[in-house]
Amino acid sequence: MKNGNETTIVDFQSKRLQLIEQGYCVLEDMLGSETLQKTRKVAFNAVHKLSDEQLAAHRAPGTLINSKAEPGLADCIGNPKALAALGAMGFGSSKFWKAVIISKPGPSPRLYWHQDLIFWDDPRAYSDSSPQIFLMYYLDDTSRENGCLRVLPGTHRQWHDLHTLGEAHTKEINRMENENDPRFLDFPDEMDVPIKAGDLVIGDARMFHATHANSTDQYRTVITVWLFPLFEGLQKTTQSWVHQEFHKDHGEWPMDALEKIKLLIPNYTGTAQKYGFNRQPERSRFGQA
Ligand SMILES: O=C(O)CCC(=O)C(=O)O
Repeated sequence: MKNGNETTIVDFQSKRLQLIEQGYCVLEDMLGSETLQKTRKVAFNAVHKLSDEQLAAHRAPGTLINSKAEPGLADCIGNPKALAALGAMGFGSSKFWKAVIISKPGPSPRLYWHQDLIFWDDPRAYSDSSPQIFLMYYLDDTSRENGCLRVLPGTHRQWHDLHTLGEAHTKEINRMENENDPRFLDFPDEMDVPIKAGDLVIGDARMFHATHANSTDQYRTVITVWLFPLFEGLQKTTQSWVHQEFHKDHGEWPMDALEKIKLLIPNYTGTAQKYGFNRQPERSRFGQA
């Protein structure tokens, strides 16, 4: 909706409901042109340092470059407009784990169907209040031709056959060793999410998602930012894990970069130990409030 001055008025309540019920929503025009240009440069430089072997290791997803060595991503990660939107949607007090530069070379194959929640042991994993969400900032316009996102709405709250087909991001599936793996197939009810550069997809980490192949000759790049909303409501071991992982990788970022993401920095001061994460849900727990 636009007001008289052509400013977009976003109905955050509807976006909240869409995220809770379907597992994702799109917010238009969230990265201003300056941050978009800057983030494109950071991504371009990082991607063009990779060897052919590194690219082959991530044939299906595209590059998976951790934000650890990329403080230039701080403007995108700490984007105040997105943080305000999350607050208005009821997903404030989010804390940051890491961002990933995912650039699909042109041409490159599909990304397999997967879900990304790493804390299925957290009691919130089976509730409306997802422990983990992604912010996907696409740096290019996306379409079926260049590998736009695909989603299976509702799968964040339901058992699905895909839950039995293996974990995401293992070496084998990233290299696409078995091109006939069923996770590369089409599934009933899947939807394309084509968007414009600078738009933002907010998604529930539990929802199954994938991409189309990039059949162009141009890279298609997204910055995925992993956040843990309503952080202090997560179980202590989850908080401890996010705190330690964030500080391990980003603790040495320059001060000006840390300043840009300061609202997102986890600060768990308790004594709970972090433990290994759990990517596999229990079928019998779906349907619990
Ligand atoms: O490359 C994309 O569009 C999707 C990336 C993705 O699935 C992820 O970051 O988990």
